[in-house]
Amino acid sequence: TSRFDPAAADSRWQQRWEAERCFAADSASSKPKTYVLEMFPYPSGRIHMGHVRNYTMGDVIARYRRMRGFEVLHPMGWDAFGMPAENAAMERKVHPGTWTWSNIATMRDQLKRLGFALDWSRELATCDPAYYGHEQALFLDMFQAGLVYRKESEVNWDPVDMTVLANEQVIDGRGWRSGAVVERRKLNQWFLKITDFAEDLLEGLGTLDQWPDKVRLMQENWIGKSRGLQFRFQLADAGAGTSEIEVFTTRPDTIFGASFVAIAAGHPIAEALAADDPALAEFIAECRAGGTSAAEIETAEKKGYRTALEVVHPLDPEWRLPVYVANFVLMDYGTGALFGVPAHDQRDFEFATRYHLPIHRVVASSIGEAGKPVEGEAETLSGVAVNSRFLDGMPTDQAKGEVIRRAEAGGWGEGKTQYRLRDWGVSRQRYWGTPIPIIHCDACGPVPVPKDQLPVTLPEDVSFDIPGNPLDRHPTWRNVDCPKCGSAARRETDTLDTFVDSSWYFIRFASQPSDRPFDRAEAESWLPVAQYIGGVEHAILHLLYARFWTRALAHIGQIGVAEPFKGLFTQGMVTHETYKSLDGRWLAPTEIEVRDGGRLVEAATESEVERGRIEKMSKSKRNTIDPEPIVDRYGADAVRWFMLSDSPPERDLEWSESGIDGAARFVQRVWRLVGSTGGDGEDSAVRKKLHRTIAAVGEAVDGLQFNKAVAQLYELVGTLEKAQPSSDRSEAIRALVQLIAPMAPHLAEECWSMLGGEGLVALSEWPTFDPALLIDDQVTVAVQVNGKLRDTLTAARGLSREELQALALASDKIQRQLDGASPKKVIVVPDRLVNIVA
Ligand code: ANZ
Ligand code: ZN
Repeated sequence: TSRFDPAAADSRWQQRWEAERCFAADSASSKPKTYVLEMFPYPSGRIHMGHVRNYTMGDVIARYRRMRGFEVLHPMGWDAFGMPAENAAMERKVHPGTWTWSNIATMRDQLKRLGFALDWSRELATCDPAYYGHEQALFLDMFQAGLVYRKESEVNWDPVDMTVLANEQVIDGRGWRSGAVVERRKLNQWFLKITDFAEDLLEGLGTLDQWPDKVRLMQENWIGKSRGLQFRFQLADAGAGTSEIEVFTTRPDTIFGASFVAIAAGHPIAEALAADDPALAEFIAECRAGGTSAAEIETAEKKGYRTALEVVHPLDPEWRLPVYVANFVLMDYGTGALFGVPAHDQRDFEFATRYHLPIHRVVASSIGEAGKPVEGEAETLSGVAVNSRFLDGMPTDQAKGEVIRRAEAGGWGEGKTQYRLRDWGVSRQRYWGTPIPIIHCDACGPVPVPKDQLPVTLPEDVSFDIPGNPLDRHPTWRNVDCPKCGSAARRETDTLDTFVDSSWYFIRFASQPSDRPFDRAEAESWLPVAQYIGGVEHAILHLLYARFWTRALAHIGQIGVAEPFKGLFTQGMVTHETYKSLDGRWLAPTEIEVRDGGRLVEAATESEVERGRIEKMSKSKRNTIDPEPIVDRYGADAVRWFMLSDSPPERDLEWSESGIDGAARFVQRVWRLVGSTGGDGEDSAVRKKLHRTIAAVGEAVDGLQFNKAVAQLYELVGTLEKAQPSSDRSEAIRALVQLIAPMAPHLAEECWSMLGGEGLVALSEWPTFDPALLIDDQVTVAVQVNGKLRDTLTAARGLSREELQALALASDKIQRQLDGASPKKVIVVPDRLVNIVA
């Protein structure tokens, strides 16, 4: 037929792949194995363009590697627990499970229509007890190994989602999902000891040479290793039940610049003092209203409360410093107390300015600058110590070492390595999550649920009529007998952070026995994931948690994998223009029509529309394009092809009508070419072009440069369209079909069968190239007169000096330059350059 018809072809090939189980990964295979994974989606309702782009990239790699002879694991599943399901339950009175499973059904169909080469037999959903029951078992194993603990702690409380958030989930002081300003609360929480692995997580980054530098740097900063000094200030008069305050500093070199000591609002000394100081108690309460993340504290106004306490400077018994309770001191960092050096720390500078505390310079670029005042803002760079007695003139690093040495010798402090990383608080006061498998008994404390009673499943009969956690108010689910002593006890009603679910799903994909989380040998045969692809928004959260979880499993002897993701690629977003009505409403692209002269109007009202910026597709800006009608209209291959075309994969891709039209035209061009094979005789130019394209496409896909692969294929098609019939051309068309198979798999299958190819092109062997044909036999030679470029020649490679010189002198342009004069001297660099000195 004259046109490729995706409406008929797409589903036919999809059924065939499924019937033949083409993409099922065989763990017992003797081929080399490779694991290609895209971050699994949250089943929010429908697939969006970001998913399509992400999964198309992964699919190209998976299909390509299969054709290169690998046994490929390329699975898909659902990150199915989380808040939106509960919101839907509250808004629409539908059970979170019903909502989630129906979304999964829709999105699964949508993914299947895109023809991804996925092993659907390994599909999993984290909200399935068959998944989360194993997670509970792993949690208990970690509990037994001391990697899980419960502690009362100050937490970030999201007042809208009514739950605790990890520090990683508070962005600019707001909940990452709700956007609500986060408050501080003291609650009993479950924690995972990620800090035990801080050094290892940091060192591991050094081995991840197939990760983007920026992601490694973000993790490094998040872990935040610093070397410092922990030491004790003696109180001038004992009080508040203590005689000393212990502080941590990364700048012991600035010790002579101290003007105050500050402790956190949650510090035991602050609490003791507040017992008989109502004003302080009030100040502490005020500090609680505000997030606990470092970023939040950095931006908040620096406030303090001056206590009656004073401490003695450790290096000068005559020197007294006032003690404040301050809102910018974190309780769970260092010792929850610090000494402030206003001249060299911005927070301290702001604090000192507000409370009129002295600002002493103790670091300068040279000794001569010792007298220069510090004004406007703190000077945080290193330099040499000044106004610092025995430290004067020492470079900052040396001065740090000297103070640590004196502290250790004097017995008042110790050198210490500190990490900014905090333990991972995993308790969530939500229903739609993995129940924490613990039972609270008054006599025995927290008792693990016996493993033969797992999974602890969520009760179905819950209501969302009032905010809060329905597990807390369930009439029966909470009430159980203590597994240890048999007396009446209560189930833990917190559920696990959904990031726990995504910390090991890639292991479960690799191996899924029903009676345990995974089989070690089988999982290890696939891991680490060779290529992981997802959004950079997970640079810290998910990727750090998964790295930790893998280490924790290794620590308890369950797996021997150092890093879960060997290669990481973070793809750009899909963007689109935005539109706004004159009264400020965002309009969807489908509501817009173009009038004469490119004027935009709102279709319904004919009123004028303002063209806004090109932005990431989002519901809030209403600039999304639903992939489904696009697939209906153009077919899966055109959509896939466009997703790979216009931009490098790490950059944003702007969705455009002309782009998808172009992709659809390309599909038909390939189809017409395939209908035009035949002829005999050779065509060495076509042959050469083919071999170069095979090499270049392979290199581009290996390097995840999909747009380059696409450009190469456009060129090859152009060449073949112009070429005369020949056996070389027919052979090239056949190879072309294989080269496009990873990107446009339905078209490729259809063409392959038309050409009488054996079996499925998806399972065929990637074409090979002859390296000899890659060598250029034409070279470009620059011709200069007196050092100035005057002409360039195309010549056969390997000509002799004499031949090149003759060619250069035969050029009209050169003859005109010489204007009758004969050259004094000619310098020839073979294959590159002829320089004529006249
Ligand atoms: C004196 C000093 C002088 C400091 C100076 C900094 C600059 P990093 O480097 O991020 O690890 N600090 C200590 N405990 C704290 C807490 N619980 N909450 C908030 N800040 C705390 O931060 C270490 C520095 O942060 C420490 O070094 C301390 O201030 C402060 F020119 O001590 B520094
Ligand atoms: Zn008990």
